[in-house]
Amino acid sequence: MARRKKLYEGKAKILYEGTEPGTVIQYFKDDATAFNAEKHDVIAGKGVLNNRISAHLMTKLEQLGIPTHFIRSINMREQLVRSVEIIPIELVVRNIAAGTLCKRLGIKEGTVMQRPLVEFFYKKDELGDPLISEEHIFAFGWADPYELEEMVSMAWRVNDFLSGLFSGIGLQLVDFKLEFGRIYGENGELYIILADELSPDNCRLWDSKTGEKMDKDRFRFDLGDLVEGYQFIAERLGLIPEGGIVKGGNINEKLAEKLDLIENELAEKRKLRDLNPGNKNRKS
Ligand code: AIR
Ligand code: ASP
Repeated sequence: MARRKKLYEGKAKILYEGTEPGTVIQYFKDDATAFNAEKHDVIAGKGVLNNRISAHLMTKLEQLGIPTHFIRSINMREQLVRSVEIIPIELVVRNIAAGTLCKRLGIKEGTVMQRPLVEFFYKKDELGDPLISEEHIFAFGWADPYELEEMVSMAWRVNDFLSGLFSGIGLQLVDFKLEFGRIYGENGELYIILADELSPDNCRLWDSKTGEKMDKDRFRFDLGDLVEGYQFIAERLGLIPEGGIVKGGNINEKLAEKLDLIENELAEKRKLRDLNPGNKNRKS
């Protein structure tokens, strides 16, 4: 295979130059980090599962009309995505209090809030991604009011859809983090689309019956085997047969390939689709 140009390496993913203009390849690593990379481990199978789960959820969101960067799965660890200009804001939606919200405000974990909460964090590893307000975003020009409104309204739609989807398979969506990117049309018009990944690395999912945590908190707080939790989620989503495609780091490649083909069939219809002039996300 020809050597590809590495564009960026993050904590959990690597970006390579894409195969077509305006695209990049997103490679999912097995690295797990927490607390701004203070804790680090390599967990066999994590990347494969996140690639599968993220491809599936992004495809579902596209079907609802929420624009995402996902184009198609390439293999077990890679997906082709649109190249975007990342907006340096992490948008977190919370339905139930957990994590840093509890720590910051002294709230008991599991507290159901009167209404879901949206929080913004400045995407800056060196600073540990600090909490910011809308005012900071506008004052420093990280996004303009139009862009932020788009992001927040997409986040609510994502929350409604994913909460329902997970509740139907016995999982509670506690919170999640989204990242967005800008793309530009032929005439310079701006579109905001969902980027990064949607996986148990960036959401909290609790078993509705037992309350067991199935997401990255297993790794953060040593609650149990991480891959077992991720595999449980993938099984419930119907992405892998019971027993899983990942066992002790060994991967059933044939099976995984077949599953990718199905996903790609869905993605094919919108493969590198034109920036539709009727697109609602258009800024005139
Ligand atoms: N998140 C935030 N920064 C990185 C990640 N992955 C996600 C967490 C959690 C939500 O955002 O995985 O689902 C809220 O995180 P926290 O740590 O602020 O409570
Ligand atoms: N992934 C981030 C980190 O390394 C934050 C987290 O998920 O806890 O530190």
